[in-house]
Amino acid sequence: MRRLWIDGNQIPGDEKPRKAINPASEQVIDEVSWASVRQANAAVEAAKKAFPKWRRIPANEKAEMLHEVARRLRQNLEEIAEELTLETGQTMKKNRGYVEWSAQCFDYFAELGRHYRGRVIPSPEGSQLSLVLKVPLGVVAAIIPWNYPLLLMVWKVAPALAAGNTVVIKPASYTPWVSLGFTRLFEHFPPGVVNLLTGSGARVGETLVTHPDVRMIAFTGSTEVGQHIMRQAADDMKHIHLELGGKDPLIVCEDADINCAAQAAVWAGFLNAGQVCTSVERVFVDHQVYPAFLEKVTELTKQLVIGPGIDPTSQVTPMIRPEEREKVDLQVKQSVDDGAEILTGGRVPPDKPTGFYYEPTILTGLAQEMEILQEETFGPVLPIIPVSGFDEAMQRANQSKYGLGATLFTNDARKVQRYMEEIEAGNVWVNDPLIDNVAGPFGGMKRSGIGRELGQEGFEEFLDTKHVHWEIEGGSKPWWFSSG
Ligand code: TAP
Repeated sequence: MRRLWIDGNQIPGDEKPRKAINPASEQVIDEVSWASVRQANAAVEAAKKAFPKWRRIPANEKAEMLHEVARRLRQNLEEIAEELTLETGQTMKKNRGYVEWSAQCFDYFAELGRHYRGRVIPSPEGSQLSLVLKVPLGVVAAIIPWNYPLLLMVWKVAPALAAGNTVVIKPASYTPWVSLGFTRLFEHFPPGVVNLLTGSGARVGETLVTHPDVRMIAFTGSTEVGQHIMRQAADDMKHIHLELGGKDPLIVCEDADINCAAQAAVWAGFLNAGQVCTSVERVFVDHQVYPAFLEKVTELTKQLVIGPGIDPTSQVTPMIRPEEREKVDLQVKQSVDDGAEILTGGRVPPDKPTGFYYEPTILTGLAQEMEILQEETFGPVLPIIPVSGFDEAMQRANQSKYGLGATLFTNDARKVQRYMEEIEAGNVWVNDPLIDNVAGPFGGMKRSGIGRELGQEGFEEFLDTKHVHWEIEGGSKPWWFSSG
């Protein structure tokens, strides 16, 4: 049984152990320790105690420890990828890539931490030095969702540590086993710098969010929980960083390569069974190419291989839990009741009674007010909507409370120019959805979140700013009160 990691020690949880489930086979992988509120408080206490020493460790030594995490990720790549596949259901191929990408992220922030401490600006006084000093915040709570338990942990923990903070990590309840295994990446850090505990979001998560000694909450998850966290963080004016839900549009213009756009839509809609925050969930297609696009997308979708992530031929893997699948199915059924048409999918695959699979689904005949075009689906469903042209596509793409990602397929630079300026999304792709870059920011607008992960921006989130005015020559100033 995997245990909690608090103050450099592996300890059993106070609460009854939980079972870790493989979504492809529905089998129990193992039991895992489950933390109590008392243990959440103990983890914060350990992180608080470790902070003064950790912040003073020279940047080059911190960088070495972060590079060591990258080395451990690469050394254990195959094993970690396999564990991710077991508990998240995703393909081995993608998971190998995520482990390598996570290693790159630690390498990147190791170096950024060594090279950045603020700036010096000219002072209005000749004898003074003006420093913009960047300092760590203190204890950071990193709260992680189940869809990318490694990557989304790394996006928070690597910059937080590089900036000189200590962390308490709270993984999602659907992926506790693989997450507790990440302890092996951090065993070379001083005790208390990294703490990792599984437990209930409503109890352990909430304890971290409301703890007065936690100075920042770095959260990825649903908009609903993000809003709740934001309200709770207000009392102590904690720093918050929220990566939330999305309803990403993909726009296909009449001048685009239709086959390529169809392949991209299928990829970005059904990767990880649509359980990606930046999954394409609305496709707006120029009416001139709509019939050809629809035919191609449907043909490609019908050819997809549904199966477990451990099988190298699988393309569409299971959803995480039957409850999540049920929510998606209800949304699809509701849209059909409201007049939508299913071109393919819309059901549990008849040949897959075991495992939480859902057929990749293409929907048409949709009205703007339908829930399926308004609320996040987080499953393998691709609604396709014809539009009169680029203007309507842009207008409807922005008609959403979310603003996480968006993709445009076109060969017209004028359309790209307008789109990149006016689309309401933090991640803006042209002719290639879902590409990321550790060195550039990732995040959302509107109800998709606040703040950015990755890149220089993602590092700054974990730093506070001081403006230091340092009079070097000394002596009284003519504008002070003239006494004495
Ligand atoms: P949530 O239910 O919001 O859970 C996310 C994390 O928050 C989990 O660790 C959860 O713990 C914890 N939590 C729940 N209630 C809490 C509370 N009151 N206080 C503190 N923590 C609490 O999301 P999810 O179902 O795991 O993930 C799916 C959602 O995440 C989708 O909406 C998706 O769009 C979004 N997401 C966004 C992104 C980006 S980058 N924007 C990336 C991935 C996913 P438990 O698991 O124990 O409940």
